[in-house]
Amino acid sequence: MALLPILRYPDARLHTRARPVAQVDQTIERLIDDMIETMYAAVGIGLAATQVNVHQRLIVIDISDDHQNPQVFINPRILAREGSVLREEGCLSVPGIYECVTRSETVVVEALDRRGQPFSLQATGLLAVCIQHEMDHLEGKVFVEYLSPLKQNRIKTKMRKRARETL
Ligand code: GNR
Ligand code: NI
Repeated sequence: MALLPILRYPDARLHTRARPVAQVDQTIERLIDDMIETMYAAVGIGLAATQVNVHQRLIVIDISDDHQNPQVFINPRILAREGSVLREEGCLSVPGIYECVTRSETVVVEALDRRGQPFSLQATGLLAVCIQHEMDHLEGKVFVEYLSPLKQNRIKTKMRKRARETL
């Protein structure tokens, strides 16, 4: 297994739209394991392939406290949404920034699991928020893009300054 570098906002590659995974093979399985390891090491509850510069429709999520329940979604699709919630979000690609975003409260998602088998689930609460956040990454969208242009610019400036300082 390997730790993968996570792209940092503002990086144009975070705005790439991911393509469907054509085949769930060994290469994808290895990527899944590396993404799960990377997510745990970065202390995140989710990671989209986009964030590790792989532009395929694959996300991993683990909202458990003990890293015992990694969930894999390949080619995820939202079949239904209901309700709306405002919640503070963070992102491993925008470290140190926490802002409130409105999301659907409940989503029904269909995807393939790590063996390539289709499944669907209804999610609510943090899992629902996380699924939507990760699926946005696959569309090339970072959560800060829901904020005002003024806030986005402030965050960009802050992130560029920090990148300069940590070179
Ligand atoms: O670790 C993460 N925490 C989080 C908190 C609230 C809403 C969404 C998230 S996802 C984020 C990890 C990440 O950046 N995934 O893309
Ligand atoms: Ni994110």
